[in-house]
Amino acid sequence: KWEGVQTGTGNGVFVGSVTLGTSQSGSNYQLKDPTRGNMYTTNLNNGTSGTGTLYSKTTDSWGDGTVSNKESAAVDAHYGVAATWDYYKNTFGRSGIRNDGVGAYSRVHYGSNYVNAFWDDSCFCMTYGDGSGNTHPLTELDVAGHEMTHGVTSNTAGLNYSGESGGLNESTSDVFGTLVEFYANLPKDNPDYLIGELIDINGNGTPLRYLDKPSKDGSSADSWYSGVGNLDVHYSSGVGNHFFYLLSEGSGAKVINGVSYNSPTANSITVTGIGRDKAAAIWYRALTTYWTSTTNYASARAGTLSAATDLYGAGSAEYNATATAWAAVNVGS
Ligand code: ASN
Ligand code: ZN
Ligand code: CA
Repeated sequence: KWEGVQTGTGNGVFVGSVTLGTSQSGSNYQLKDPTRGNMYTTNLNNGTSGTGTLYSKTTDSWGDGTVSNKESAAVDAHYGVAATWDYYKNTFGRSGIRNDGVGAYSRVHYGSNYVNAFWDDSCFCMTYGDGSGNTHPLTELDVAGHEMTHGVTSNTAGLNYSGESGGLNESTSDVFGTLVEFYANLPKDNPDYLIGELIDINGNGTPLRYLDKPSKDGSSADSWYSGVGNLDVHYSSGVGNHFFYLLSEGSGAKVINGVSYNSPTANSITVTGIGRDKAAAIWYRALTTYWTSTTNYASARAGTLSAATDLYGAGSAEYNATATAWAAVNVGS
């Protein structure tokens, strides 16, 4: 598993035992990480406004893995920002959400029975509810990567959060949330192409979303059709999520880290994957170089093809796979 240069120790609800970037202030330790833009984690203690109270105590050991210990969810959130920071830094050389070296902060224990998590540009922070019965915190690693990536999207392409650009915005968050999970490779959070597989948001153990076959959630689109932009952005994202899975792993049945996938395609197309790292590089370059606030799926395709040309050459295997994966979700050709 991945560990950065850190000092504290933590036991999160979902991350398990990890090391954490912390600070010392007088006789107190704080969940504040000077190695990652001074990002920090606060306790809203069931409130719904304000910055919250910085986690601070006299030992540098945090949480015990139980939900009832209010530090455990904070460990998840703090680790989530660290892993996402390191993923972007070590993969793309990006220093924080704005690439300016400044860390975003996290607030945990928002409200009561709040079954969501969200990014907010105005506070440059992300927030987590405690879920149903206040016993199912939303602090899973792919959710942290998802929310922080909303900040990255906001400060790069700026994809409008409605219509097809909104679906592409949501998909960008699911894709990089997943990539952060693979990067961290935690023993307690087996990397997969599912979103929210540990938070039991549906109450029956199923994940929130599926990248290999988005329609498995009952609402998301597997491929593009005229009008897909009228869906909620968390469902029109299916087109982008499915494209990313196909470009990475290819179509058909596959077992990855013990999880079975079976990715269908539109138009009877067979896709051979180019691997997660190359697919990520193409998506990131499109997001930061070619996509704009109004990019729809057709123009997303054009942007990724330009990115693939820049990175691997026109007519390269990677370029051709990108075109094929879009065709397999019924975009362009
Ligand atoms: N968790 C949701 C998201 O990040 C919150 C929202 O719908 N704004 O998309
Ligand atoms: Zn989102
Ligand atoms: Ca996952």
